[in-house]
Amino acid sequence: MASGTSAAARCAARADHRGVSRIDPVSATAYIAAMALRDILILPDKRLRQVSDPVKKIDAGVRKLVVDMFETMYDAPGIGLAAIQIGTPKRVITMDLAKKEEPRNPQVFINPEIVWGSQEKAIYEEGCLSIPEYFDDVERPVQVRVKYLDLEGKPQEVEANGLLATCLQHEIDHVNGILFIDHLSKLKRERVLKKFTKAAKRAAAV
Ligand code: K1U
Ligand code: ZN
Repeated sequence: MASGTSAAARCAARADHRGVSRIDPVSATAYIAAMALRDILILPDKRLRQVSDPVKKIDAGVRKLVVDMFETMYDAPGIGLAAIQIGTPKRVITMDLAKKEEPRNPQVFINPEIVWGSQEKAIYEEGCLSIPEYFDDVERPVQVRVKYLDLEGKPQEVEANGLLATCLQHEIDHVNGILFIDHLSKLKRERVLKKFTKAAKRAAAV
């Protein structure tokens, strides 16, 4: 953790017993005044194809980015977000897979890396906040092991399956400039791209 940060900022970064970093809901209130809802980049924005840079130091700028990402993700609403989706090319992911009736479960993954993927695959219907209202089936490894840093900069590893595995792979694709439509047939991908390119042109004309 960088020196010169506030006690609230230091307390807000916590890791649970599974090593998954969370925002402490009490001390995180110190951030609320500084929160900012950011615009989500939409297909065909070229920045979505950028490969994001590793985070070298988890400083106040990175913690502010994480807070903005959560605000933007919850507002959308979405279950995951990569920093590049709000135009910041850093290898940072936020996620919350809690069900509506459950308490929030914010998770942060910095410099995430898939170190193992199962041979067994699963199909899951995915969506993307950068490709609104389009959903399609994607086949991916059913289980993955992911290394990452938590908000305190501590190395962590998680073995994920189910929705966590799907969402981690979707978000790690984002940090590498890959979109879920890249896993579809060329015909489907081109159809989606055409539809969103037309919509962007129409929006620019008004
Ligand atoms: O990265 C993103 O664009 C976020 C995306 C994550 C994701 C969804 C499904 C499969 C893999 C990855 C979304 O959050 S799309 C919205 C969504 O799935 C959702 C929104 C509200 C409630 C429940 C789901
Ligand atoms: Zn997405």
